[in-house]
Amino acid sequence: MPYIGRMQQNLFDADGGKEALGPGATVLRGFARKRDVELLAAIEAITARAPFRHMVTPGGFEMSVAMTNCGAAGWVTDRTGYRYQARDPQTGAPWPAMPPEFLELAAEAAAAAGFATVVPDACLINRYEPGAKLSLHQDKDEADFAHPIVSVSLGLPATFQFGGAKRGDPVRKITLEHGDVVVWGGPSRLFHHGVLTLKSGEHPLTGCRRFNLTLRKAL
Ligand code: MD3
Ligand code: FE
Repeated sequence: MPYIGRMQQNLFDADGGKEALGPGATVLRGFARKRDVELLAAIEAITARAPFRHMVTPGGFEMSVAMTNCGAAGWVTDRTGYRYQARDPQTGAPWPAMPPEFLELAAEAAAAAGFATVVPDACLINRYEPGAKLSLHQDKDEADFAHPIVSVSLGLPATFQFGGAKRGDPVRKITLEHGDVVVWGGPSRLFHHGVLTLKSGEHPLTGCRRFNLTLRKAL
């Protein structure tokens, strides 16, 4: 049988199923697709008050991925380091509130992946344009690694790299497409990961962009 690709296979079935990626890491294919329009509208409302910006790493490099946050705490980086903070450094205002749609999606995804309900208090919103990438890293600025992170991909597809506990561990590549949700808990919670340079393309809802939400319990 010829390979026709996931998009075509699941044209009439938005929920493309569940795949185990690693210990405690589950991909829920297409899980957020039926809510794509409302999720993108929520991102739009957040970024009207907390615009996307290219933050600077402690090493002095400007990140190619543009970022903003919503929730009680937001992830930031500058020359002094990485941290979560209650206010947007650019405006001095608290980050926009976490939309109820984000909380609902996080709860449903965590349950579908077999985790107890997560109540995220931080959502980092990443925007990739062609050429943007995220180097291999660990997410370890949160207070308690027992809570899983829920990630939601919207717009153009990206190649995601997923390694192991050590930086030099072998890396697997998977494509994350519009509507895919991944729940990262258990040992995978501290695994290295990154996103390869975004390729140009056109998505009907986001144009030449990819968005990624990471719902976290940071505090
Ligand atoms: C694996 N974002 O914001 S989402 C990040 O597509 C981040 O923008 C990527 O890595 C993106 O920190 C990847 C998938 C992801 C998110 C959190 C993880 C994978 C993870 C935490 C632990 C292990
Ligand atoms: Fe990460």
